[in-house]
Amino acid sequence: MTDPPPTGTIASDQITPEELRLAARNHGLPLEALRDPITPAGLHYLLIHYDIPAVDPADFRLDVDGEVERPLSFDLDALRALPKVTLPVTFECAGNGRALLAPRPLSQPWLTEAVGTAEWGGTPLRGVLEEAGVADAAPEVLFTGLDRGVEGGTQQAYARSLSIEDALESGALLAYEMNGEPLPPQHGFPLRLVVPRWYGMTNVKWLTRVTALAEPFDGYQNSVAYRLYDENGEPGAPVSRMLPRSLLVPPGVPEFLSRERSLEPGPVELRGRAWSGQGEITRVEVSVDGGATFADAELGEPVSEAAWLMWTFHWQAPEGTHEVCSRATDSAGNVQPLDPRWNLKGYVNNAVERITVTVAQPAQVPS
Ligand SMILES: Nc1nc2c(c(=O)[nH]1)N[C@H]1C(S)=C(S)[C@@H](COP(=O)(O)O)O[C@H]1N2
Ligand SMILES: [Mo]
Repeated sequence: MTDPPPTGTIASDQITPEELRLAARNHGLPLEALRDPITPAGLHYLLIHYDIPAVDPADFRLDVDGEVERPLSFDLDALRALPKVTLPVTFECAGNGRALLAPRPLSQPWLTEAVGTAEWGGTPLRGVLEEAGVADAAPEVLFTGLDRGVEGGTQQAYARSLSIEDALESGALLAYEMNGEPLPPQHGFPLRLVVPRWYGMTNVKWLTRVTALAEPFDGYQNSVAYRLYDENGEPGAPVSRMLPRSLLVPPGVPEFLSRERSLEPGPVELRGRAWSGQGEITRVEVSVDGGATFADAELGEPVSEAAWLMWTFHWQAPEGTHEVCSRATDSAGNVQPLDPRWNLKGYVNNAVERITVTVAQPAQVPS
């Protein structure tokens, strides 16, 4: 293990005030919570572009309009009266892994912790779109939240569109419950979109309007943000479904500042979670030598068709310092790369994580 810095050491690789402010608002999953199949609401990662809007549930409406035969407007009771589905869904922010890129794109500085799996309860979007009678000619459906802010120099409501096929076929929910409770304010109270298998930006919170569009949406969150490009002004490819990723439940105990792990020599069961939005997880491999060699882990059952699975790997841990990695493969043939692929906004960096583990007899520390 690198020598832990003494208390009072000054940081050198400076995080900017902008990143610190974002990181203090938007917390990640404490990685030990990867042990839980369903993430408790307070441990689920959080990403909020602007402010949490104040919503009086008595006044709340969801309007369904645009290119539809029958514009609809629902209050919360009317939404709750529609057919209900609950589904555990793994969410991951498209910016997960951003702070591991060099140079570091300026935004929310996630390492690997922007993930969580909640059980979302609500009514299928498809039923509501069918009830409204979406015109065949409408190529896209736009989802608009109540939160507003400035991005790219323009004031806007947070809004994202999906193609009509994805809106109808993705299994999307209009969700009013998280883990059996009304949505917490920070997760979109009283209503949000949940789109299984897509990166997190798709799951529009504080959802108040669903609009069938005659033309593709060219708003900021679809045409500038959430696209893969190396320079401003390039069109880039849109970010959509999650690439495979595997993360360890961090083994042993952490050092306070570095969070490097220590454990005793001998047999240890390494465990972790793996997921992909592009297909099923077909393989997880573990390396205890920094990615030089890998061996297969055992796969458990996915928590749902749209959620992570747990994998296990038996390791006879020898004394010394080791770099432990895990690598997921999905049924679409995607494999996590060993090294990140850079892009200007810092999206979809699913390179394998690297955890430094020191295996030694525990030092005698007064308790
Ligand atoms: N209205 C609204 N919806 C939003 C966002 C937002 O800022 N405003 N953030 C998006 C992003 S980038 C992510 S990753 C997910 C995070 O959902 P969570 O905070 O419930 O985990 O919400 C998405 N939905
Ligand atoms: Mo995100």
